[in-house]
Amino acid sequence: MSATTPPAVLAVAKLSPLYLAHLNAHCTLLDRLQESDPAALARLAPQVRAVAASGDSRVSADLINSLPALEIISVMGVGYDGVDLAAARARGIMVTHTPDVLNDDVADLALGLMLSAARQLPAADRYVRSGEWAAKGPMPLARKMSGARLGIVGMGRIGQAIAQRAAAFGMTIACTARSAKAERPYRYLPDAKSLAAESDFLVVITPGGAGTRKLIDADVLAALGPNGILVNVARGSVVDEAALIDALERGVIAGAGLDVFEDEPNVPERLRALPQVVLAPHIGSATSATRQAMADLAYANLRAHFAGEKPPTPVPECR
Ligand code: 8YV
Repeated sequence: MSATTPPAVLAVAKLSPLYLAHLNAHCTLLDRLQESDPAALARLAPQVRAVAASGDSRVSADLINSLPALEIISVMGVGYDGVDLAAARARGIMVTHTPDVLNDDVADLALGLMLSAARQLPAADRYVRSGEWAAKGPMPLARKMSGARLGIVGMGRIGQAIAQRAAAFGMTIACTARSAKAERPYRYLPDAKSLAAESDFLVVITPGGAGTRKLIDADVLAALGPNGILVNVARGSVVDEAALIDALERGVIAGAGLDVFEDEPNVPERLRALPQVVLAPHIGSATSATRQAMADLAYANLRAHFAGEKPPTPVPECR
């Protein structure tokens, strides 16, 4: 950054050490001061030029408006549904994110959760470790994934990466998304319910936020049916979690693979008690290589902005 005064950056959440390393090296880092010392933040607010966040951080209108010198919010994550975009745009504040570098990892995990839920891999692992295999004999039969019907809710870059992988499993692929793009090679259905009705696996990978809140509700789950498996690698907000628990408990759907939850890191006890559900602690992009690439890109956005250049990956609304 500038050879003179390093810019003051407020980290609004517990950030990845890989992102913090860049911030510590090149900026004056104020780490979660809004939580630990709001009075100090109020004093320093006129100097804060950037906010650093992760994909699941909340950056509220109140926080944005309490920082009069704020120029840029750099999110280390593809999702930026936690940022109050209207408040940022009203002040001309740039918002950036880290798309593309995590596509492979999130798509890999989606396929992993599909296979894990269909073939009951966590239960199989427990069956061997606990000695049940030796005591009881073979495990109950699982269900086949290859050749099954996959419905993808959200056909952005990660949705397409999931489809490419699923094609190698010989799956029939259909999708729904905000718009039916002609260039898509996959069958398009107008909404999640009609897609669910024609799917064995329903994978959710649509952005979070007000437009998709509880998009997967009791009706969609009923349409997915008693042999259906739901996988969510998007945001917990996209699925009505109470309706999902109810559907799993009553056998309305067969199982689920979940990487995201409504109130992370709190996962309801009723969900944790269900053996037909595979749970992961929001690890979609959590490999060393990808998190490094995300941290580098999140910092590259800040560096470019402070050098007077256009940041490489602004969110679409700020392009
Ligand atoms: C991480 C994510 O939770 O990219 C996103 O939107 O949710 C995840 O990759 C996080 O942003 C890592 O900092």
